[in-house]
Amino acid sequence: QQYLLTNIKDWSIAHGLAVRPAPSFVSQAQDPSGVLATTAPITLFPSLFPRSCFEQGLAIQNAYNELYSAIARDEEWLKGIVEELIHVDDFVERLWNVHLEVKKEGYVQDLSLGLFRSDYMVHSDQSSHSLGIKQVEFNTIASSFGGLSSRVSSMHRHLLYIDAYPSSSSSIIKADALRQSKATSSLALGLAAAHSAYGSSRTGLPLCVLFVVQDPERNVFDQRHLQYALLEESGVHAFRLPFHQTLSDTKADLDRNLLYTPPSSPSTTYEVTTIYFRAGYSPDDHPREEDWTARVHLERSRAIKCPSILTQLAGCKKVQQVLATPHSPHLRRFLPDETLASRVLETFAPIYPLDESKAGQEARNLATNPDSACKYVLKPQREGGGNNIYRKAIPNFLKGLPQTHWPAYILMEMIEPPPLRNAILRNGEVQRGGVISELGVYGVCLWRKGSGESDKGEVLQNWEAGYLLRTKGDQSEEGGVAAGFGAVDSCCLVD
Ligand code: GSH
Repeated sequence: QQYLLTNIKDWSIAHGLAVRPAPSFVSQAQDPSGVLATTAPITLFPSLFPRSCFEQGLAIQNAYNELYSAIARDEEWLKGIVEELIHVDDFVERLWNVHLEVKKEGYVQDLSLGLFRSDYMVHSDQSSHSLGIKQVEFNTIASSFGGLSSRVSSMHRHLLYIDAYPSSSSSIIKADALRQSKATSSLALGLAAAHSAYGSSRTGLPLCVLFVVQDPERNVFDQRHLQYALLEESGVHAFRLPFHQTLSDTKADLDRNLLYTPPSSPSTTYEVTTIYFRAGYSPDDHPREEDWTARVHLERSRAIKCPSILTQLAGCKKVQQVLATPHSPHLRRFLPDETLASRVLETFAPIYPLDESKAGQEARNLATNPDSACKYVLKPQREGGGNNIYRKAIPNFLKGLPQTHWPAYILMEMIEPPPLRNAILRNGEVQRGGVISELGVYGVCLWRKGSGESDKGEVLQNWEAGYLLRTKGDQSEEGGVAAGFGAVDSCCLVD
């Protein structure tokens, strides 16, 4: 095992399957500047995943891209959703206010980019004895780990073919069972598509993409892989800038072109074509009033946003709940194609509002009763992990919250996938045992927003962009890698 671990650790650093070390680890090392990378949380082996479920997730991604692009273009509909949340969720209210403020002046950019990720778990249907996927959530902002997902599949391939089974490289696992994720290239191509759709420079300055990031950020290499692929595969320059510096370090000219002078080349100013947010999804990113000023400053600029404020708001859990409501007309509004809509519908788990409606009252009964609550998860509108309340903790949590604030949450039936075994390497330690995996499918979508009733806009680019498998110990409810729970994994497909 020692040999295996040393090999994995070396391979991960050699290939950038890495994160910045946790601060506690750095202080132990005495010399913070010398410790730049450590192995990302990963599984030692690929996890088994049903091939039909994997194919189902990939095949449906274009429909999901279409759906969320249509929602983001439908301001009136989103307003209805937001209005139900505004009195109970300050963060949603502030995001909506950013939109209103820019709208007053008028938007100057009608293109939007989505780098989405739809997350699923395998669900076994007791009545039909069949396996299918159920959606955990749909991420519209900062969908992470695409860069590392491509590397972890290579690492697993390397171990299984070269190390573990040197003399029988192809007989143990069929070559196409270990599925390589194309997410790095495919997401970078999405950014390149937005960059080129922006058109030529209006200022005569060179063009660039700007990654707006958190500071400090441990998941730097995941972002770097996209940045480097963008340069190496499409010739597009990109820079990383912490969100809290965007107000001081970028300028909008009178035509609202966004200008940035990177400290690495102080004599060159760039015109920003695309702002890629890897920050801004959490209230913690906006501790000061000026962070909201920064948000307006970026949103009103001519740069294409990934995502726009309205696209970010489309990621509210309330939207997922409304779409998943049986017999609701909402899904059809955005996905008129009946076959596509029914395939999307198949992937929804039961989700209920916690409002005053009849369904809401029933859900309140389920959530406050400890016997029934243990089958559910309570979710606020946030993305980013670490925000949910699980099972037995729900009744007490709700007791501590004024009932007027309950509609800020949705109640979702837990998906209970079959547990598997694997070993997780996190912070230098290996944990073996039962695990649960979650499949994420990336999607790239570039669209033009319409100008009104007769022009609803159009999707210009739409593709499925690779996958991410994340695996957590079966004792943990939370699975987020960035939030400190899950590990990056790859699929070994089984028939
Ligand atoms: N700031 C980090 C980054 O840019 O990589 C984390 C961003 C983040 O938490 N993204 C969420 C995600 O994809 C969506 S908003 N999380 C996956 C995970 O942590 O497992």
